[in-house]
Amino acid sequence: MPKSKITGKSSKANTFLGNAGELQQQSQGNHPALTTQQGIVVPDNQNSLTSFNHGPALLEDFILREKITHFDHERIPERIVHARGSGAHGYFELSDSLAEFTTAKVLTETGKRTPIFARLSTVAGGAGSVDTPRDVRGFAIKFYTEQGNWDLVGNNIPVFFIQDAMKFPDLVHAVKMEPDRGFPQAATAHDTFWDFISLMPESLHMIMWAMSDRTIPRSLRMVEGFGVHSFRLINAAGESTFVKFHWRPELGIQSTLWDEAVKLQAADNDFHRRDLFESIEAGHPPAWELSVQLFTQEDADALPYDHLDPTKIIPEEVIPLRKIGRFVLDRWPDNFFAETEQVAFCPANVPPGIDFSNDPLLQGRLFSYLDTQLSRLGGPNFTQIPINAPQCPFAHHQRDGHMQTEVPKGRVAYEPSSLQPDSPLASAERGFKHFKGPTAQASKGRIRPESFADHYSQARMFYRSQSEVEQSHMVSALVFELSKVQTPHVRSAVVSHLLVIDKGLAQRVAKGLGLTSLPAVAKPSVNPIDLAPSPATSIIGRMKPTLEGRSIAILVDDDSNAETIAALQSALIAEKAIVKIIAPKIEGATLSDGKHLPADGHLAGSPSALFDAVASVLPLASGEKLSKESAAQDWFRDAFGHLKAIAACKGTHIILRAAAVKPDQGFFAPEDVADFINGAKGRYWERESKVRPDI
Ligand code: HDD
Repeated sequence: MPKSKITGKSSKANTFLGNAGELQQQSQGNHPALTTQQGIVVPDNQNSLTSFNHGPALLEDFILREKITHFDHERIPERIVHARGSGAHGYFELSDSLAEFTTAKVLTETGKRTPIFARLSTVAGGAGSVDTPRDVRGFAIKFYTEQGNWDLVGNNIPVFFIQDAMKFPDLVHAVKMEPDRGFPQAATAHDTFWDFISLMPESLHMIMWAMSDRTIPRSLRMVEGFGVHSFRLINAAGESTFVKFHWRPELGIQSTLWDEAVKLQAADNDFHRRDLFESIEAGHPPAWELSVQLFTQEDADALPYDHLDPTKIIPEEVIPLRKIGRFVLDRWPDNFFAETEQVAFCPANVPPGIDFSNDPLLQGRLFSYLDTQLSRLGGPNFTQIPINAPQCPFAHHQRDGHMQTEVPKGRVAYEPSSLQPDSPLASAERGFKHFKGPTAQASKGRIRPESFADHYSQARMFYRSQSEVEQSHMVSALVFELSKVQTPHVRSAVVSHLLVIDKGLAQRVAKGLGLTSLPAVAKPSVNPIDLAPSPATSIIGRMKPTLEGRSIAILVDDDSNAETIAALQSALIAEKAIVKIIAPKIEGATLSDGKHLPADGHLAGSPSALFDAVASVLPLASGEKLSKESAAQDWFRDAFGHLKAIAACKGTHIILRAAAVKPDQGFFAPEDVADFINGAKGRYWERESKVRPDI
């Protein structure tokens, strides 16, 4: 041991290993050696190399430099839109062959499972934003088909804000945080968004959907998906049929209430991601039915709107959905960054047998996605990243570039070539066949078709197809959003468009904003028509009366009745519900039978917004004690305000009284398990007017 020149004592500096020494002693396992990226074994991962005790760090410490440098470059540019997303692996299984319409094997070979990766996202917020703002949800699916990757890059709303890709950067600049102040994040309730909307009436149909409860979903497992555009299916004879893709959650579509969504945001920023992760990990993989609407050019010509206009739907009451298969998301990624962050979708990825329509928004998208991947993933070799690589044989002459990780062999990187007989060649027979199209277009110009001019009829159809409760939710969403707009003329301009959609809607919104008089009615370039309502666009009418995949909380405390709790637990689990035990303390409670029941969450940190219905089994003493706590009062006040079923014992009624909650038909005794289960399968919409009388 070296001696100090000054003291003559042994210097600790050279022998002290810090945490490294302690960790080495603790680690008895058979771990592989930690190395640098170059494969050099790391001797100490806790202390940088310094010149002596307390000396400066040395530049020669290549281990420290490599570690910090890599860390400094750990983030890649986030997606300009859809930055926050959650993804999962799974499979698609076809049940009904479309061989008559397409050569794409993924749509013709029934019973075959095609691996998929899906990513569900919000649109406006950054990657670190929250899961439950009012926002459209992206729903992109990559099918690793045996004929190459097929990306279906859709949303949970079947229409879009704009008709032409030329407007996309303007739309996104208006949606995102305002550039000078840097807020709001993940929200559309601000001036630039509504200014843009008030000047782009083509967005009004999408606005109706965005202001409905579709944009505050209960779970990513309970959202629908739409390919939005018309695509083409091409059969062996080269004939084309238009197709629109729809996917529907087997658990049923379900949304939250606005107040609930706001409270969820406070309770759990990762509410949707955690919910998807936990359900997959628990062995309850979510599944969706994939359906198509198929139609010919003649069918399209007979419609009173243009199907190539992405702000229009073809109601399923007009062209029915044909169910062709289902897909399941059953495996959470091993690594979030490598898979969910690096996955690169592109609507231009289609196998032979699927082709594009002339929807001008789709045409622009065909360019944008590949272009964005080049900067987001650092260069043209991103298809080598495992999540993006096709899972079928592939061979091409693309070479070099940033991050080439393969080592292509041979002299030949071109085609045709006589030098290497096995080098890949194009195949007219197996290759992608572009639909030839009817006839060549005679002229060109920056023209918006006349048939795209009606911006109001389908917005009106959507509003009038909603139930009374849903219409009220749209009114309050519009009032909330526009109340955040600070420029008065923007608020009035939006109301002037609402007057064209539906006078009653406009009047209610104007009243909510406190406008003293109605603005002049906007002047549409084409007068709207009254289309038949489409009940399929409503959520409430289509909610499934089920507890499957829903989360039910049971509030317990010391001395709670063990028998009642056990009966509730087993009956709820038999209904495939997720049961969470909540207690005042996270350690749980000792029940009436003397046994300890651990808790999944503690009361103050697990607000009732996290659950679909709540039950509470408390002894009187505990009801008395908790009735003085605001967290307990809020728990029941919110469950009541969010229209949920509540099973409440006598002890709980003490808290209800303190919270000024008056029990109604949505209340049950916890011993009446069957009644509670039936009641918990829906929400108490009739309560709405009591808790929010203004809307
Ligand atoms: Fe887009 C991402 C869906 C119009 C340009 N889009 C993106 C994602 C979804 C959609 C789900 C996220 C994919 C993922 O999880 O990685 N986008 C849509 C839908 C649209 C739409 C349903 C209309 C029907 N998009 C659209 C237009 C353009 C873009 C008109 C540009 C002209 N979209 C992009 C993009 C993104 C993107 C900038 C950002 C990140 C990425 O592509 O990979 O290229």
